[in-house]
Amino acid sequence: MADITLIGVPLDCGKARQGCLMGPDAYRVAGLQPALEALGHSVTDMGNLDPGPDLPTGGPAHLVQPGAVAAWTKRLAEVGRGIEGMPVFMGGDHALALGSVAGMAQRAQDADRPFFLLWLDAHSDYHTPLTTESGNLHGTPVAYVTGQPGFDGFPEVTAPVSHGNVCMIGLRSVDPGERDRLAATDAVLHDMRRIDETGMAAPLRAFLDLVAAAENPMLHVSLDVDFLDPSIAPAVGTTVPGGATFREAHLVMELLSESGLVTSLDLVELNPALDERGRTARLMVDLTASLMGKRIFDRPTRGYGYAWRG
Ligand code: 4U7
Ligand code: MN
Ligand code: MN
Ligand code: MN
Repeated sequence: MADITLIGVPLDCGKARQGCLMGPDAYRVAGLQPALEALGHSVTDMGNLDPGPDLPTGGPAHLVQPGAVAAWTKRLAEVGRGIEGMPVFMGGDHALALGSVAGMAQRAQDADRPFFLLWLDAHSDYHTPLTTESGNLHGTPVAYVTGQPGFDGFPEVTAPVSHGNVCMIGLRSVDPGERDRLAATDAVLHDMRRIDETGMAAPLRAFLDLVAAAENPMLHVSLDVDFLDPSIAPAVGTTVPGGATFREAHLVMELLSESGLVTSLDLVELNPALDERGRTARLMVDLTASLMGKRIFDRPTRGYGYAWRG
């Protein structure tokens, strides 16, 4: 059973449209803590973090609140690095991943463990302040944590994530300015076209094999609400049609759970102001429960390649 720390991150500065600051409380109202406790985990809610004053930053003038994002990045990286057990970062928009991932990668480096990143998102979030057209820094975390230049005034990335240790699933909105730079790396990229052909299981298992082959790995999962199809998850500002279905998303979580490899999690981009009677928040809670072991039947497992012997 895991020792889980829920970290409230009411960060809403990664884009112009407001609402994600209500995310942490929406997860609390939807019962995230009791759902995880019912599975036998020990869960502590450390409340909501405060980033403190903005940091002085540079970069193009159209960047949205870079000083606030930089302050959050510093705070989250410190908290993530220091946390024991499994942190769940309850966002907040995806700009929180600059700090959560940097912090967890630093914790891995401190412990001499290899670090892997699974990005579940419609978007690749591989812009830098120099390539983003929108100026929205929630579109930049993967570039930041892999050590790309252009983040003037942001904390130095002292434990950059290797592209070869990054896997993205769910892609269906990648800007030209991100695509070419990303395609030149050895990140593992699965767009929805590929998922249509293979389903979720095969590509995810291939990545989990890579993770499992490393010695004592850490795996951070960053789950953007827009990974999901808007028909099941309307509460997000950046909906893109053609996302993961209810069962595809649960299957991803179940395979991750069976792998036993996940060491930290982001829940990001939930905008409760756009939700319908709380159903997106509840779905995110259910998916987190699946990731943490919720099952219909207990199946005998052999790693994540379980065999049904019902
Ligand atoms: B999210 C976008 F232009 N690429 O840069 C941009 F399409 O965290 C979207 O994945 C970024 O939701 C989406 O603004 C960021 C856009
Ligand atoms: Mn995202
Ligand atoms: Mn997204
Ligand atoms: Mn978004």
